[in-house]
Amino acid sequence: MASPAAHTFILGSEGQLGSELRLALRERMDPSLLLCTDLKAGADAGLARFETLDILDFKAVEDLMERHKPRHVYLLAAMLSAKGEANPGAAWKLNMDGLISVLDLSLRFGVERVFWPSSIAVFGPESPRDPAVQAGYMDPKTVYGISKLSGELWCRYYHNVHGLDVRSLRYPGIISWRTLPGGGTTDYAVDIFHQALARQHYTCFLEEGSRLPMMYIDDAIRGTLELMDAPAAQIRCRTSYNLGAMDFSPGELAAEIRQRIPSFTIQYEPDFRQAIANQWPMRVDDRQARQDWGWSPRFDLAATCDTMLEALRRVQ
Ligand code: AKB
Repeated sequence: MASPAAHTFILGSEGQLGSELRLALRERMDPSLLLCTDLKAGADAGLARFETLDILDFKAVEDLMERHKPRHVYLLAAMLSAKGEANPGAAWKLNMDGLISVLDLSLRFGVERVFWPSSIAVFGPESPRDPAVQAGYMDPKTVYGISKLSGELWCRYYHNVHGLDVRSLRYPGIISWRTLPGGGTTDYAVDIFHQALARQHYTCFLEEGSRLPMMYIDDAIRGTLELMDAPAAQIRCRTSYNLGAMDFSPGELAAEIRQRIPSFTIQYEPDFRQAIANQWPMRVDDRQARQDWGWSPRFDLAATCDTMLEALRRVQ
């Protein structure tokens, strides 16, 4: 028997966010109606319907949309900040062309809601850093940040001009254990847990005091679903919402880990990613998300450390 048409797509399902979003969506819907796609299948791809898809292959994306006519689309395929600086042209193409194709096709095939992730990378050295305000001066200097800020404006354009219900969050650094993040500046805050358990030592590519906004993955996924569930009238921001949870420096994270693994040591060898971190905010002001659709984080630094170490001990 042919599979039913899928009404929810995750495009870019095998990365840090997609692999967790897939699990959360499976809990809320008939899993046969969820279709996951990525360049290649990850370890957990079998947990949902999966198709190989290059988001830059317009014809293939068009064909998939035409066959399924999904109601909800989560577009998560992207190149992050550090990798983007090494591959500026490819980062721009993936992050921009991928978005515009999906926005166009969503309009054409009547998608009801689109989710697209933005990032704290939209802020730059002259933007307010403590905290980053929802709407203020933004001067991203990385290709990733420029693509995210441009993408936010395209999302608002498609909403204002075409009525497409596209929603977005500016994620801070996301901390998760199921998959490793790929190519970001905040990745140290994931890697450190793996190394703390494997070697009781970590060499950090950011300075000890480099404070950045961060969030545990469960909060990020819950925030995403709450945003997508909210009635359209409550979504007053059509670029992207600041989303906050906690902020810390590598030194503070190391101290928290040392409380749980007393033999843990850390050394600091900042590389090119330090220059990226220096341009990003230390904290974000997320009052608009709280007011408009009730955002409230649940994980602080202590809860994040407990959960990460417990989960990684279980799977290692
Ligand atoms: C990165 O570090 O590039 C990402 C982000 C903050 O968007 N984690």
